[in-house]
Amino acid sequence: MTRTPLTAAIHDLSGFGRCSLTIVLPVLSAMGVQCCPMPTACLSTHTGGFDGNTFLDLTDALSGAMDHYRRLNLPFDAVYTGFMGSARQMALSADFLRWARTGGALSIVDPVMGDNGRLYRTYTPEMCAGMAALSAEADVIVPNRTEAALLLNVPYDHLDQSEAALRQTAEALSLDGRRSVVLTGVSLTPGQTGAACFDRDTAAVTFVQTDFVGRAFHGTGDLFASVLTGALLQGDPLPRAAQRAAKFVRDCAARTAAEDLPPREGVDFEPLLGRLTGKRREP
Ligand code: PXL
Repeated sequence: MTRTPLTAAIHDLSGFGRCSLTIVLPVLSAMGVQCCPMPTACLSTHTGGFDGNTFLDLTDALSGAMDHYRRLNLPFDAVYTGFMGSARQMALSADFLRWARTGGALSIVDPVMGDNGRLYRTYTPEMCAGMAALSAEADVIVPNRTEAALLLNVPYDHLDQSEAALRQTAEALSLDGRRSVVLTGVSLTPGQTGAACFDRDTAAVTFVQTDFVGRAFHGTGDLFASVLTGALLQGDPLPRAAQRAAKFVRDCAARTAAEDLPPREGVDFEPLLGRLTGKRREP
């Protein structure tokens, strides 16, 4: 029998609004991956669309958990990081990635910093620099176009959506081909959305596109990166993993749009989780 893969998930825990660990945990479990949550902060809701959310920074607890797991020498197959509560957490996570890599773990960094050309309100320039340094340690990064502009240090408006420009952006983010890139929020034609993928194993850029359901919902980036992580751990090559992630997000968004739910409550993915179960890992 194949061993169940084990992933460290370094993200915040936001109680209401479907993002981060409230997505990562159920998705990875459904995909047959054991998830070890390492919360960066505890919030009542995410910071996009709800006023007055609580925010408990967990940097010290995170540092203690990392020390504990290193002492236990836990055999992580992957480390998957997302929203961070402080710049120090990014440095700690970079150290943790380096340690896990010595045991063969794959590192997936979702450089969560902003969307639609704007930073999330808890992010500072120091944190953006820390996120770029953490991303430099990753095997795979999953930025949206706002985060890509921040990582490349170019204005958001300068990121062109032509196929040639997107190809160039994905390649530029790969650090000379050392890391794979899945650039999300990419639309090659009106009415479509998806990703541009640079696969460091083949040095090829491929595109995945699905129809855009007409409305954007909170947490779709977290849902996409979680399915991508699960698929990579099931043995899928990067383009196939991105294809599965795009399809699942599209189906969940279509359902949510049909229900006319408020965008800040995230995508109604729970009823569709069963679609992620059942695939066996490659031998
Ligand atoms: O989905 C990204 C995200 C994650 N975690 C928190 C957030 C956001 C985006 O607003 O606020 C707490």
